[in-house]
Amino acid sequence: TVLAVDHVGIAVADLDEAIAWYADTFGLVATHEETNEEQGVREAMLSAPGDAGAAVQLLAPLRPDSAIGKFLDRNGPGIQQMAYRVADIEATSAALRDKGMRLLYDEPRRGTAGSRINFVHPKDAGGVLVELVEQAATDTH
Ligand code: MC0
Repeated sequence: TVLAVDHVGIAVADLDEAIAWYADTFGLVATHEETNEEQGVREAMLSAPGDAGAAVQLLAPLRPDSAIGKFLDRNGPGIQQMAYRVADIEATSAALRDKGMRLLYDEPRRGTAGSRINFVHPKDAGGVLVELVEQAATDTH
């Protein structure tokens, strides 16, 4: 079951420039920043001050052959993913597999702030790369 829209992910070329641009333009503040080697990204979570709702995640590539590097090459900067928060990522993944959807990983991998993540292939999800996020028990984002 989906609990909430967790975040919308936006591919950017330069993370620090993008953080500054979102702050200047929309007043969004970075609440978390992290490098995820396995995913090949440097990323930041942004929110409107005091808003505990869905976040904007800025994703910058660590290397050209990463998912974000390839996305930027093909599309330029823009929305790359839509992330849903789920209570139980194994159960949700199994339910989606039963509906015939391709999950990108056999087992969940590590996402932001100790979360566990998987993705539904965009071709099985209406052209949208859907990320499933099960938050770490202690994370209150
Ligand atoms: C590719 N396609 C997309 C897409 N990326 N469509 C919508 N949204 C996207 N982001 C389309 C292509 O245009 C192509 O369409 C078709 O999918 C098949 O692509 P492919 O050749 O099979 O695959 P690639 O090489 O384009 O890779 C796409 C794929 C990859 C989704 C498999 O990006 C991937 O593994 N993503 C999962 C990991 C990820 O995105 N990591 C970065 C975020 P046509 O019609 O031209 O055939 S890490 C993250 O988010 C973590 C830190 C977190 O939140 O905690």
